[in-house]
Amino acid sequence: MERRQVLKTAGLLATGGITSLAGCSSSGNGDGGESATSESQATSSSSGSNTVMMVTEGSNYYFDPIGLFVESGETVTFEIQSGSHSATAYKEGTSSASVTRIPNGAETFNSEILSEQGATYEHTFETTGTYDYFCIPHKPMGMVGRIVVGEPGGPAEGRMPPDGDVPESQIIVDQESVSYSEFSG
Ligand SMILES: [Cu+2]
Repeated sequence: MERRQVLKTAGLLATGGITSLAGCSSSGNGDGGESATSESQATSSSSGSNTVMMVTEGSNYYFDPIGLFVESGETVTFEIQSGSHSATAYKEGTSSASVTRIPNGAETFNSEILSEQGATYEHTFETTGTYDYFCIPHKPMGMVGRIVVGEPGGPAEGRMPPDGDVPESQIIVDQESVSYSEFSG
């Protein structure tokens, strides 16, 4: 019960923009007090509902869920499950993006390449619409994902990303989360 509470608190903290993972691996779990919540951050972040895992599995490279719905103002955490990946918006001028597939006026995002298991990157989505994004090293292998904020819209609608397929936005809205295994069949 106490553990549950700690995890819940950590989840709330995760939406507040904690970025320092360095050095908080295994200390301070003794008293279960407030000081323990930040220490447990590194291992409990995948319990958040708005978390997208970045995965290498054999010769498959993917985001999971590959489709996610959030409301405006919500934060999404991208987390390394295995391998080295990035979460990078399709926005011309952002890294190797060749096209823009986020809403007009929306803030771009780019985690750069993360390599450590459990490493996270957070982005808060304010502007309503459809956001497609990719992984810098695995874009040629089709590692792409989609997030719908509030309701579908913007230049991502109407055709698939140039490097791979993502779920249709309406399916993402209806299901709120579309797993990679479900999508890839
Ligand atoms: Cu990747």
